Amino acid sequence: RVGPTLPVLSDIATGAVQSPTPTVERFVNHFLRELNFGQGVLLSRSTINDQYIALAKTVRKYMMADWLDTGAKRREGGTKTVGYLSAEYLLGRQLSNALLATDLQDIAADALRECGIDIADLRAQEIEPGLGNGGLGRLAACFIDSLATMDVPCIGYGIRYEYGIFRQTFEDNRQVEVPDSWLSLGSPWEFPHPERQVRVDFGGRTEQYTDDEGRERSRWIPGWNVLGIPYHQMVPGFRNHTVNTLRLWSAKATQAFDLQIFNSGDYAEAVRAQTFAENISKVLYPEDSTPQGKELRLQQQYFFVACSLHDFIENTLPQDFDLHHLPERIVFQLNDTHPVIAIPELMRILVDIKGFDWDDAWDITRQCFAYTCHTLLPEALEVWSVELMGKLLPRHLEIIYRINKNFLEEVAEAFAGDEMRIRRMSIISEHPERSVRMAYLATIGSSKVNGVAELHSQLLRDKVLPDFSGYWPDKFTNVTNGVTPRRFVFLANRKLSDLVTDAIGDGWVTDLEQFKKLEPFADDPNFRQQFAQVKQANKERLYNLLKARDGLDLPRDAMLDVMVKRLHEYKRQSLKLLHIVSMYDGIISGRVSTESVVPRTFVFGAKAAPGYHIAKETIFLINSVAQTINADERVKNVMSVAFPANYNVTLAEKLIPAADLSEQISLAGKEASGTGNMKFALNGALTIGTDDGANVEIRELVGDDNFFLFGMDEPQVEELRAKGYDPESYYQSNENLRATIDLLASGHFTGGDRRLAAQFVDNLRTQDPFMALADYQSYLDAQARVDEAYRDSDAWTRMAILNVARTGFFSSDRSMRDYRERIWNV
Ligand code: GPU
Repeated sequence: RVGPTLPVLSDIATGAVQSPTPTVERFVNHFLRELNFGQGVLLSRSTINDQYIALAKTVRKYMMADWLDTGAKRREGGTKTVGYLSAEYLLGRQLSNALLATDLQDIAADALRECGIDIADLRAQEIEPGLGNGGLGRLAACFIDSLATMDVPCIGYGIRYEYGIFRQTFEDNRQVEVPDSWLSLGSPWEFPHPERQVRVDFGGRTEQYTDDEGRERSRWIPGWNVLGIPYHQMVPGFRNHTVNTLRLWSAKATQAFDLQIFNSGDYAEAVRAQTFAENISKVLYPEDSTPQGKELRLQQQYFFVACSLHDFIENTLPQDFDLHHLPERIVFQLNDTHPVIAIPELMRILVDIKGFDWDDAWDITRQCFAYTCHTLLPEALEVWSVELMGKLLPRHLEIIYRINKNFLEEVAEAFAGDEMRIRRMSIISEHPERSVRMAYLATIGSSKVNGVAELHSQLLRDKVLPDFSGYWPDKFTNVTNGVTPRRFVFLANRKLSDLVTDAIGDGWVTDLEQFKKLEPFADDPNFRQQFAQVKQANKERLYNLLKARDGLDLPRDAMLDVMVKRLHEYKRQSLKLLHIVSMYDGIISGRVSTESVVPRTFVFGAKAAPGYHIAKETIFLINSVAQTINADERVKNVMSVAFPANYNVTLAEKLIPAADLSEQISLAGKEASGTGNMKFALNGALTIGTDDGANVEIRELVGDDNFFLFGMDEPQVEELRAKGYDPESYYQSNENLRATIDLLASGHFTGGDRRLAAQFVDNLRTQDPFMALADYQSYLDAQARVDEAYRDSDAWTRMAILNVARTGFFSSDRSMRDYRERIWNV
């Protein structure tokens, strides 16, 4: 099936792939060849899209030899691989990243100029693959970038959604979701391999039988199946000739799609059956941190996990590999609970298919998995009803029951039949319906469990999984998140990169702790001036983009205050909105003069899950406030609010380098880590933030003087909650807060219609589940300190430089080192 066995080198055609030193001339040649013989068009007749595709295919050719070599090296080396299992990869645009990794940026730009093309137009043509919701998906993308750059063997496994995260538009200030057809203009970065299809079974029933050796066994008689087609993408390391693989699975109907209900023999029904199968990889679920227990979602999870395990065991390991040694060759990292069904799936493969004893299989399985938890919100912990699991994956449910039974016997023995504890620790919960707690299954079936920032890992141990961390203290560890400096500094902030490289050399790109060497430059007035100029240039670039993209006219010289992340109550965009309305109210009521305020531009970027009602109301109100404020002559030149639609990775790359102030204002104890916070600090924005997630570590590193802390800490939140939280009391006792909320409620921002703000206001006054009102005064006080600091622009710049210099820790390369040392042993 795989072709003749040849020595590796003769596998590769000489000259054709392993290109000699790239030159502009050769690049032009390759590009035109792709255009003429790939796209089938003449340069003079080609569209921008033709040119973009031809360019992408040219660049990928330059990575091809390295990709083949890396694959061959991995197969020969017999080393341990990281199988990163993630339902989401929020990759961002690929072209710029590939040009950067291969160091072809200048050559490509020159070559295209010779063809009369501006490469910027082609970069802009790419639709980013939005195969993720937010932080979790972007983290996976950063991690695979770092692993390639560090030459760690890794296969990223996931789903090739036909539609990624929706495109957000606004109509009458309300969010409207448009399908994201990212594949519609072609997808030059992926390599489909239909011949490597994998069959995945679903449904049916199990059957008990006695095997040849007289052992009682169970077998799965599935009800229907689909095919998984792998699509491969290159994951290039930064200029190190390593190219790893991202393998995304697409669902296809089997030829004889034997689902009984569809088996009516009529053609229209047969086509419907196809659609049914192919639905599995059709669309990314747009809920971030609040999974819905939808059947299709469980199908997606099992689908990609079954394909991936099969792929690794049957196609990646050498033939006849003794699976007793599996843990020496693979560690599957579970990116949250989404792929946790992999644990019973590996048990099924070992026990049912390979004939292993249960105990041997269990011993192997636990060594092969490690689990990362990304939340503390109880509503974000996935559970699947036993009924659904039994219907879709009856054999897996049996396996889960047996895992649970064995585990609870162990607990009963260790704790002398402590009934309450046994019930608490059971994988199966009984209320509100019998269901499978996936985080428990993950914890029991993994060798390590980690949180994503120090505070989060601590709370995970103490609050979410206390029984488990007490039972297995060594299983629990922390790996603080990180972000890739290639995309989020080098690519996104070319001007800062050049300035930094002039000062300290370019070693920082793969060793971000070298940013420390910038510290003395904070006291160099000349460097400060250049740093400030970079920031200003990034702002100009952003404002030009927002003008062209959204028709927004923003002043050039105001402080740029940015809050970009998914719209979620716990993240508290509402608190940011209260600050804006308070500032506005202060001015229009005459309490504050326009001369005395520090001019600010507020930018939001946020998508709300389509079914998340209060989040969508918040978007509506932010847009309404923006519209009113931007049109009000009384605050002209001192306040503007921008909410560009469709915040995504591409926009982040423009917004973050331009920001002065980074808003990280979640209620303490709710944001597991945050990664936007790291991107901003690394690009020289100062943070106003709570003691939450990785903010805690950012503040520790940059120092209290270079960070605007406000709000309750996690113990204080707990204390207030225990005492009984009453948001109305804050409304009653704080005059400014009352005026602000009253103004919001008055209809001032909603064309006089009070009803349109009522839900938002009532929610704050009566529920306020994330205590925005309790932190309001502290937040406004911190904002006043921000204003004060910003008035001294040179001192501000000094603080910004120190933020850059001291946050090199947050490189995802460091995260990957931590995973290697604490979790993977690769
Ligand atoms: N996160 Br659970 C998501 O983006 N989606 C999820 O479904 C869950 C968590 C985020 C956390 O909210 C954020 O704090 C963290 O930085 C990020 O995962 C990566 O760990």
